[in-house]
Amino acid sequence: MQDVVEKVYEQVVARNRGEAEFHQAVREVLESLGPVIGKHPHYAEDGLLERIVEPERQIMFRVPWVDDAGQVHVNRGFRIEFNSALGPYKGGLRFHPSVNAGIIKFLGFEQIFKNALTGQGIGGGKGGSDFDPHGRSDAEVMRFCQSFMTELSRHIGPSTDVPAGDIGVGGREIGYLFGQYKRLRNSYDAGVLTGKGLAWGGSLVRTEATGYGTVLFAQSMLATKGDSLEGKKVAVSGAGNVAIYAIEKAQQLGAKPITFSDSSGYVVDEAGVDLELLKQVKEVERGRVADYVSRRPGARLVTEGRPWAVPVDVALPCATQNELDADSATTLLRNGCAVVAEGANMPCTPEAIEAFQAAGILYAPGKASNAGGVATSALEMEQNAGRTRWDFATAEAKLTGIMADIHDSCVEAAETYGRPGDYVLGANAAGFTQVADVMIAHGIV
Ligand code: NDP
Ligand code: 2IT
Repeated sequence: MQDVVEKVYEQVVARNRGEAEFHQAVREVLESLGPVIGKHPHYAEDGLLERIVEPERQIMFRVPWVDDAGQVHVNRGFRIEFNSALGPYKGGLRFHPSVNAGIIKFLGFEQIFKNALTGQGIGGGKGGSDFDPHGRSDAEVMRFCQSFMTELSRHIGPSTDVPAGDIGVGGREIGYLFGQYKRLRNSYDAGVLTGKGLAWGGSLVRTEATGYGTVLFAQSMLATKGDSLEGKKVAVSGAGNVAIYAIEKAQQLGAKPITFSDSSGYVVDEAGVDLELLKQVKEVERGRVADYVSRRPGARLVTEGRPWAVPVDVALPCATQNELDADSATTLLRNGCAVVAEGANMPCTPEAIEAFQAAGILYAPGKASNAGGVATSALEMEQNAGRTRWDFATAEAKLTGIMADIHDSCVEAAETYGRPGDYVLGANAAGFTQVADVMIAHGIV
């Protein structure tokens, strides 16, 4: 790392002790900025780097709620409003027991550059809670969401901060959150949350957008080599929103996804994933991956490790951070994997990324390849503001165009800064320069 960015990194570590994921995300961006600042030294002036790594506002709050047996629980809620240079803070809410300030900060930081890449005029933020929705009844989830929104509603608004879903937060949770927001504010601000139901302001394609976008990005990378996804074997991790729609788009483009996973293990289905069955088990029944295997002859469940041991051409990590390490990367490479596109946020460890880049394969960082979700959230905000609704084909065509533009901006920035084919440098440099130029225009704020 260059001296000027090294100093900023050391300050981040000293100020945000124990927040390993946040340090990891900041390090990756700052490492990419060496060549950018080498060419344009003004980006290191006026404390710009010091400002960009410090959230504009961090909110932490108590979330008390009562379970079905009458027992009181106290969770912790977070909203990190990281950067509003380009527009209202925008980013998901994650409900998972592992959530803490460092995780929400890493996600919020990534979101700044991802959102810039979409070109949709949205700032970066993230929130969530250490609440675990698994095994909770609808009524418990509703009471939790109502308590969470009772505090969050003070801080958000269609022009201020616009949350959406992430791990553990899907259509059901967004419904309960929106209902409580509307009741507290006495105002039907459809644009305050995205990922809404289609009957009350949601956008077609938002559900599919992250997974679809990730696969479209992989297809664009392959196209630079005169290749495509047609006939490729694909390993997917996760079995949630992103994984399911990555599998759907991969199948539409002629590829053959053969794995998916959840926290109980991974499934290998060499005949190709039965998507209707997977949706039934995960979206309708909220079941475990074992429920798929019990109804699908030929599929097997592996309860140890991750799907990266399975020989494939393409890997799409779509579950969570640091789920693909150096050993997994070595195994994938040994088995001939030539494309990795991140559907999740920061799923590959720095050592895994290094291995992919050293091997010269196509590797896309999540802030570029999973940006289709938040981009389509911005399209939902646009429809809400215009009190209009687009059909599926219109929304999907816009998503496809945005993903192609993100891909091309990454390629162009990687070339500009002397590392053609380096999508990490490309994404970080292209995202950063857009935010930085506007921060400079806005003065020292
Ligand atoms: P979901 O909650 O719908 O699904 C998450 C999936 O990942 C589940 O199968 C879950 O299994 C698994 N998972 C989560 N945490 C772990 C863990 N610690 N270990 C093993 N498996 C785990 O979330 P999404 O699909 O929405 O999100 C997946 C990833 O994509 C996240 O990194 C998220 O930040 C990112 N992302 C999501 C976007 C969106 O629009 N939803 C947009 C861009 C990125 P289990 O149920 O057993 O926990
Ligand atoms: O990580 C992400 O980009 C998301 N969870 C989606 C955020 C959004 O506002 O749609």
